[in-house]
Amino acid sequence: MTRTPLFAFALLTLAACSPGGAGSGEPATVQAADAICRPTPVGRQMTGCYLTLTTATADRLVSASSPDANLVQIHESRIESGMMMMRELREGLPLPAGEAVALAPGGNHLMLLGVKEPLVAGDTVALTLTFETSPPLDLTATIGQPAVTESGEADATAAD
Ligand SMILES: [Cu+2]
Repeated sequence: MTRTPLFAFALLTLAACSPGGAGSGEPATVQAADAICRPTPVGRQMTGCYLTLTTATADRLVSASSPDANLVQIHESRIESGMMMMRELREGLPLPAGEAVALAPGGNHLMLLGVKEPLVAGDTVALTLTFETSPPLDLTATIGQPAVTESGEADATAAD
């Protein structure tokens, strides 16, 4: 019995001394805010996620993943011939130093493909963002409707 406190103390000491390589000790250099994913439309396994990224030093969002989706792509939206089209940003998304980069309805977004379970308002979804230089960033997005931007067409483009 007398060994128990010592053993616990040793574990704590180990944890405190572990190098920051796993990312736990050092603050991430990319900050994410307001992460939200739309509910999946009935019968569909894809949806869009939005958030704001800020980084102190220039970086690039290169990929994203989620345990709740088979694939997460970085998409841009653009209007072509009056139609809202989206395509994958294969080079990723540049993040200028000190600038808030918004992924928002009608613009850039994360696309969840092959969503495993329907996403309902109030749920959460785990995302991992991978950057060119910063350590990977784990975050939790809530499921809900993102704030409508100035274009006001967010709700008309269900698939963005
Ligand atoms: Cu998309």
